[in-house]
Amino acid sequence: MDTNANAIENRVFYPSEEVVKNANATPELYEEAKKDRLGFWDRMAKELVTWFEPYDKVLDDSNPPFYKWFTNGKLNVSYNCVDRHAKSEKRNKAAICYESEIGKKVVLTYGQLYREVNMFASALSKLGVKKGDRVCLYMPMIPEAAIAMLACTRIGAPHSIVFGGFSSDSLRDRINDAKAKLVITADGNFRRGTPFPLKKNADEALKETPTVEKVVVVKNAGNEVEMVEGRDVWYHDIMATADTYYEPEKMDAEDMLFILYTSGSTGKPKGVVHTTGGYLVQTQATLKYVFDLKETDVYWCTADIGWITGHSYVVYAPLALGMTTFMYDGTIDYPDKDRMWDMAERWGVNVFYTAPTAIRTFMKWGTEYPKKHDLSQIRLLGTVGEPINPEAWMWYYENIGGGRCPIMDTWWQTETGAFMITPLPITPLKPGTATVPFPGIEVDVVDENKQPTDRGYLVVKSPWPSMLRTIYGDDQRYIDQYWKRFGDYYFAGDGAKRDEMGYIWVTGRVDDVLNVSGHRLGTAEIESALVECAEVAEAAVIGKKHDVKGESVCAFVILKDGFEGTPELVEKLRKHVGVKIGPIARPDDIIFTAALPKTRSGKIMRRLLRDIAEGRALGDITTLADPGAMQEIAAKYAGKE
Ligand code: 6R9
Repeated sequence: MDTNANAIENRVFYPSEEVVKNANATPELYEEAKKDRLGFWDRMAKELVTWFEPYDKVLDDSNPPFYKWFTNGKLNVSYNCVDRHAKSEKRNKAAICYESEIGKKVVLTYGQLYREVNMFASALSKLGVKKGDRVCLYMPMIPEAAIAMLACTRIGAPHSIVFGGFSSDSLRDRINDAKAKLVITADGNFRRGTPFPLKKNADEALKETPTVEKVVVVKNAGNEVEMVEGRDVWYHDIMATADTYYEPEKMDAEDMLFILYTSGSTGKPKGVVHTTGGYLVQTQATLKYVFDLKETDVYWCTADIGWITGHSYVVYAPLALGMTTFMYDGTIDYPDKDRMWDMAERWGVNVFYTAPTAIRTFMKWGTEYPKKHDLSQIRLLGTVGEPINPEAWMWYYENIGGGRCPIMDTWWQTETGAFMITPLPITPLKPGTATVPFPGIEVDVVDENKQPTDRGYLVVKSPWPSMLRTIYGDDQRYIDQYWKRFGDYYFAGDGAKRDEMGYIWVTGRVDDVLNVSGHRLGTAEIESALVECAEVAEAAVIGKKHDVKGESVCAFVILKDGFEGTPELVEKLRKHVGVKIGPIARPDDIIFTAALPKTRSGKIMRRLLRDIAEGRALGDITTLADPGAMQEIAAKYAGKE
């Protein structure tokens, strides 16, 4: 076939001497954590966090699965993210660099950010927000979003961020579940050059949210909005009369920091609860040692703040470490397909973190776009969100990393709060695996009976500092969802393999595992095989009910520009999957399509593809990035049958 993916997967990429010499991490970290796991986290907590009052215990595991970390320690997240830097030699260092789609640029130093955060905390407090009140953010990727997050943490009011692309129904449900008292939004933001009416969507949701008393609106896109008398206030108006200092609340390590709803597969959205101390320790420790940030770096994580990656690795960890974090609000191909590389060059980005789905999109567009720009200042790359297929890894490595940058494939979840399985820059890499657990993290691959195996379920064997503490308002669901299956092991919901080097290969959600004639197949494995073919840009595989086999393999395939979905190509793809994984994995159906249904965080919604393949009516598609794509696929499939 076109490429030999097995050869790529088994290839080991050793870190250069230069990388090893300069890395924040050393092999001793693993040894230290192995000898004394809690001692390691104790050291991290002492080195990375400024505590108002010391904790008395690293881990309280007396009431599993309700674990507590750094008990009775007192701290404030905004103090750690701004005050301590603003009062140091970092005062005039860039904290946040920002560019909007239409080219507006902002740089906020730590000194400036300190002032803004204090003022907004003061303004929120004057609007009646107190410690413990929930505040909902429905905002674009603008500096005010980070300021709002930090202002909430200063008061001790947990935030619940709802991704700005979500529908008003999703927003309403999340506001009501959290019983939010105040909502922060913006007039709008630009998407492909046109303003997207955030405030209008929020107004729709706010018709049915009895707990909301006030709405703060940031003027961003300049589009017309309606301000509701007595309820809505402009951000710039309340900032004009705010005090320049607001005393940071002394929060307990186990006080709630935020709620974040996961894109639930079925039922009510799950409000994942994170707390203050452990979260701040593990997000910083992982960013410091995995992404190897240095004082002079510009670091860019492309995630939206509406997702956990945006919380932990755009805002909290980089700012707590006193680094420079870059934010972009806009589409990745506006005005052209080199927008990301253009910004990376202009802002001098050194460390770049994105998702495989974006990398495959860049791949599809071709190498001429990154080639237009000087990316030689990039030192390290990262990926997150789904298993990365070795082809995409290689493309990223060669075309963005210039063959010199290690790629940190970080496995973690909304629930884990921070990286769990990830290489360090000193780790030999293999394309497609997140390699080994971070120091102080204990994971395993087990079978149905909780016995270690080389192919099975991914579990976390012991509590970790940034773990979720519960599902908001539903302790039972927390127990049922994560702790029922394997008792004292946390069940991540992912399947995994372990190779001869002990590296862990996450194969995808277990609910995405197919059972074809009694053989277990990961959707990600088949997709990876398909995208190895030169013609294929992206693929999504689902299991379709089958009378004899139980399930049959059904693949939805996007071709690269210039290729056609001929019957010959169908045969070629089927054959390749057969060769790569085994005849059992050969798709019965291959449907060529121009788009795939994805959540706005870029995850393929296989449930919807299954509905199409099995001839069911399309259910709720409001959380899709592009609902129109569904209609198109459905029509195409109907035409085929
Ligand atoms: C951070 C984030 C979590 C799920 C997770 C897994 C998949 C994330 C991955 C990965 C393989 C990686 N996932 N990173 N799979 N390799 N490096 O994405 O959180 O949105 O909660 O998704 O994403 O299936 O269980 P979240």
